[in-house]
Amino acid sequence: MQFINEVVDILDLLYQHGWDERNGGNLSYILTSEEVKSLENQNQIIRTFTYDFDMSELIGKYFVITGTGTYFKNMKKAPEVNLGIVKVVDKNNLGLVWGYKDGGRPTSETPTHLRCHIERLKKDQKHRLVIHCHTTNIICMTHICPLESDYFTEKLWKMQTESIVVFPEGVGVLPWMLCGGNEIGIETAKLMKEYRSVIWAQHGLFCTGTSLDEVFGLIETIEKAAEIYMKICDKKILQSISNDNLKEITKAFNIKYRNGIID
Ligand code: 2HA
Ligand code: ZN
Repeated sequence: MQFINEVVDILDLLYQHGWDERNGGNLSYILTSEEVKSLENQNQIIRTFTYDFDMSELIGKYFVITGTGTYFKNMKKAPEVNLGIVKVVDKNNLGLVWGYKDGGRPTSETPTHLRCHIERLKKDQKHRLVIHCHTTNIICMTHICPLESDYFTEKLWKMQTESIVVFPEGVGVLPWMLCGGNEIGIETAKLMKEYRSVIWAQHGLFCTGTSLDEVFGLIETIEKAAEIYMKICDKKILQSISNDNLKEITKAFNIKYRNGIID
């Protein structure tokens, strides 16, 4: 299955960048109707996974989801063990149609992922992907910066010219919260009403979008901006990108950006 190969390639790249150590990170990807048709046993449910929240809005959709406890480092060696394809069969149940060969189950962050999919699909019918990873420099910033979405957005925009082009809506920021639970999922999904990217303080990043390349590119760009920030934050700054420079970029590329930060 070509889409499985493409997912595995991205997971491997995330590992190689150092953003998904050990069992860190997770991914969920909505199959296109062509990809669903290509499944051999799309209606044969091998096992079911029950959740205590309402996923009615996703009924009938198929997802590739990384397995709980799996290592991105090992994805290439055994995709059928480390990944699963599940169908949302009713409002509380996912049905396994492929994968998790060693008895595994979807990532502990599945409720958060599904909540994010529900919100992003309301904004963009072409939305398909959620990736969570442990980007080093973004985590660093959450130790030394105020945990405010506008503050992070302004800093990241001003680190490099590309930032405002790639994430003109900015980034959402959550304070430290317990991962794997309902509360962090609800708060992340709330921010996803406005942002494609949400930072979890002292933990990492959630990014969403329409394709693997687009979401990987979003992660790379945000983390690159954070890397620049961490390299210069304690240096004497002689010049930087101004509010007027940012407005000039958005005008030249006809970009609608989040208001109220540089205006
Ligand atoms: O899957 O990254 O947030 C492991 C994690 C949990
Ligand atoms: Zn994590």
